[in-house]
Amino acid sequence: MTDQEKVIALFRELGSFNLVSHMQPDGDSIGSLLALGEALAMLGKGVRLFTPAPVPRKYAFLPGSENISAGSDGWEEEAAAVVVDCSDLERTGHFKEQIRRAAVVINIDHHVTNRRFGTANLVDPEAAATGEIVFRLLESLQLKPTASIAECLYVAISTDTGSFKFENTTAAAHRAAAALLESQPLNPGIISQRLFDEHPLSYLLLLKKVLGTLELYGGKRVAVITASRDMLEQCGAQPDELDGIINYARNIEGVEIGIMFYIDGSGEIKIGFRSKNIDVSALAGRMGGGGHPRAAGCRLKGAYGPVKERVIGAALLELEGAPSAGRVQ
Ligand SMILES: [Mn+2]
Repeated sequence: MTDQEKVIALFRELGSFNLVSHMQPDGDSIGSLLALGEALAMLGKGVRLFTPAPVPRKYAFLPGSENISAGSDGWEEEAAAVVVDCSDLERTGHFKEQIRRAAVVINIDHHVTNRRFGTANLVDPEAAATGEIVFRLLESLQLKPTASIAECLYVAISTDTGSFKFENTTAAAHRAAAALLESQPLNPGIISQRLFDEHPLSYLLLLKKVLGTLELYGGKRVAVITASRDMLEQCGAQPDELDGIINYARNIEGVEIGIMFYIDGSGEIKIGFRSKNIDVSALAGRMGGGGHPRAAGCRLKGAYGPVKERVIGAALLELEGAPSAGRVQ
């Protein structure tokens, strides 16, 4: 029996499911949760939907998102737990203990680091999104996507591929998206405007302030921007609105490393690194942090001035060693 067959057998056999996705809910976790929940309901199953934090405003347009609960009310102790888009149980936050108590745990995910914590594990690191795995499950269950399922899965796949731009964008991801577009009259233009183009005014005001701090070093190969909690307050922005602003620094033509300092008032300064070719995880690692080769970070104690000087110094050293050692094709 394949992993997918095991999961399908459990879906057919059991009557009731608590579905959970991860902290800091994103388009893939919410879209997969809603689509799978609706599919199980179509099979006549009892379904309850949970995320460890409320659904962000950006995803509130997804049909059924109002039925997702951030608290444990409604959790059915006798039901099987279905964990979606989580590499380990820590990612389920305060639902962790309830999931551990469940007799059956079904783990559906695409992270290469997945710990296979379930009774049944359907883990495919080749899948661009968990939504792609859910799409295949529905095909095997011979369930035709409804309009809401098609929209949720399209959002899941398009967010995890960065609107079909990231390296994980495969032919299979495109095929799943194409099948969803064929199955129902979706409007990809409206969906991508909502997901990628539209922002709250607070974000634009914050972006303007943060980009106002732009400085260039090392022959314009290192771009540095700085944000602070004061700036967030002045703009009425939430900390998650800082996500992605660092990419503006990295994306400048000729720049190799983008750095963002965030002074959050905790006494520690958060530092993010983004690069085009250089391994910034090594750079962050030398300062007690870590991450991926092109996206990493660390936190340093101290005043902004000396911390900034140290970090920029380290980045310039990394850059000097780059042509032979650090550059990856
Ligand atoms: Mn995902």
